[in-house]
Formats: sequence, C-alpha cells, structure tokens
Amino acid sequence: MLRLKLSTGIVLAALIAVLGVTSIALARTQTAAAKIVTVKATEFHFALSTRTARHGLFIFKVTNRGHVKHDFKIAGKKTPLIAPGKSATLRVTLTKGPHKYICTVIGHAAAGMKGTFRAT
Ligand SMILES: [Cu+2]
Repeated sequence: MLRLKLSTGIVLAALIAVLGVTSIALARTQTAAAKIVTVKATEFHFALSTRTARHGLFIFKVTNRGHVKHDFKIAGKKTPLIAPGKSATLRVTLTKGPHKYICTVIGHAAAGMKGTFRAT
C-alpha cells in the first residue's frame, strides 16, 4: 500500500512538472505571436516595415528619424510624443480590416504623416 502511494505520488509529481512546462511553452507561443512592425517617422512621412498582416496582437516599434517631435496613433492607441532620435513601442490588437494611422501633432497628418494598415 505504501508502495502504491509512493508511485502515485511520483506520477503526480511528473504530471505536475509536465503541465508546468506545457504552460510555459504556451505562454511563450502567445508572446511570439505578437507581430512586430517597425515604423520610421520623418517630416512628414511614416515608413512601415509592412502595411499588411494577419489580425491579432501587434507591437509597433516607432523611431523618430526626423528633426521635430512625432507620435504614432492607430486603433485608438498612441505613443507618447517621441523626440528626434528616440523610439517608443505601442502594443495594440488589430481586428480584421483597415486601420488608419496618423501622427497627431497638428498639421502633420495633413502634411503626409498618415496611412492605412490592413489586418487580414
Ligand atoms: Cu509628426
């Protein structure tokens, strides 16, 4: 009886270990699923590494390569104002469809800092 209890204990411990490793692996997969888009902001233009990707979680890495401050807004979320030479990241979930992005500094979108990202 003691032997049975011991072996049951070992099996349970092994099961718990396997479940733990599995959940870590799943967490890693979910993190890896975030798509990274690099964005270069200049006067007065955004250059994106891609403007179309499958819908889901995105991380926009925005670098200001210009000479005045810029920000980047998409799907209701925006970066802080980014000084020249600095970067900011924006985590945002994009649903299927077109999503307009802009720089919210007055006059910048009208001057060309705007575009449409398509999530498929
Ligand atoms: Cu701007």
